[in-house]
Amino acid sequence: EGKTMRDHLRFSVVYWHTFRGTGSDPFGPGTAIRPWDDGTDSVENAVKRTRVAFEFIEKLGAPYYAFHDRDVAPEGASLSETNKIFDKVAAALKDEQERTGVKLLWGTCNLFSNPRFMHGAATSCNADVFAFAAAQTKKCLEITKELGGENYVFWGGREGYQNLLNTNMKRELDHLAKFFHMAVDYAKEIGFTGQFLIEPKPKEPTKHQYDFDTANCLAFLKTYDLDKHFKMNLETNHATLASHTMQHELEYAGMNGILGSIDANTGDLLLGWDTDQFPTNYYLTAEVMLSILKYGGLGSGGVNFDAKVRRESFEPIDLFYAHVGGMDAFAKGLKIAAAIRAEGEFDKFVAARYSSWESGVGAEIEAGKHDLKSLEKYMLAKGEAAPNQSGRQEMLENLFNRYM
Ligand code: GLO
Ligand code: NI
Ligand code: NI
Ligand code: NI
Repeated sequence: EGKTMRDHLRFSVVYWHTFRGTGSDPFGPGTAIRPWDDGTDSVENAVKRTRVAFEFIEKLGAPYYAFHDRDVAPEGASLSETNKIFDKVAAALKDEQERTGVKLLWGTCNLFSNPRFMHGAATSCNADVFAFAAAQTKKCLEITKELGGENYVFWGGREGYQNLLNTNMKRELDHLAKFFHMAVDYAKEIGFTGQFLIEPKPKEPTKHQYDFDTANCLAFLKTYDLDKHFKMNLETNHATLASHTMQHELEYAGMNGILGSIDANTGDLLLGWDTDQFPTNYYLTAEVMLSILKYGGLGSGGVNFDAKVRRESFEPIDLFYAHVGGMDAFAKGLKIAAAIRAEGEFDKFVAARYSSWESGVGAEIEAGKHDLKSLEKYMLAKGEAAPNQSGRQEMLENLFNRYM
């Protein structure tokens, strides 16, 4: 397809965990050591921080970064002040992008941290909150365009519910669709051509998040006539929270033409929440790259490390080790996946399992030449009590090991 290995490794550093993460958890405050940062939420510090952030990304050699509006720029006392602050920090980001050549993979809005969003943003029961979220999204779309963002992400944040007894689900979903249509229209109006991405997650912070998984998002997008405008930003830890594997999510998106980008991390089955750990498992990265290669790459998407170092080991240097480990794991996974595809062993298994569809009745069914009556006739003529099973399950994991 004319793509090089590097085209599949468009690594991206996240502003929120890497430069704003504090190491806090529900049981304790931050433990992060950040000698370069005065720790305040002042505009000056936000501007100064952009230099350190880009030096980090530059040293790492990652081509991209991603942010929420509120990671890069603090909120002011009013919407108009907030917008002015954002403009100021965005100018600094633009300078840094030009200085380093690091590009913006995507921008997004934080529509979940401020207490005003406690009941959701686009799905809030309060119309003013919806309006505020709309205004915030308008501004963030403008800045993302200004910074040359190649995508724009919508992760639901608090778009979901805690209790159906006080929730009008239909109304909230209608509102969410309205919100997305407004964003699509405004992007068109200002000429933002980046890809819109939805990042599904089944729970956390709400009990039930509306953007549950790829299949659920696809149904939502089709229901509300939005499916031409959105692809998926898939995150490993969100897939496992939905009791899927990441590969399941990638396949479901890929076969439906909505595979957009990935938030690369890994979860912890014992902890059971979105722990955002750096991926180090070659089996995982190889499986991820297998699906990505199968569907021709991520296009405008990238491998975005939505991951953080643990609070127990928070030394600045750990930020480098963690990213280097993740990048190595993906490079190795890509090599493994490319070797598997070149050899075609698994493809042979798949072809053998479905061989009965290549000719005879299978091919006729696929060509639309049958109905229930004709198939009954076919079976009666064959005189079989039950068809013979075909398709052996091989020791696929063992075969996979050969490539490690
Ligand atoms: C939370 C998500 C979050 C998103 C980001 C983009 O679980 O992974 O980090 O990736 O907010 O909106
Ligand atoms: Ni994410
Ligand atoms: Ni997440
Ligand atoms: Ni995350």
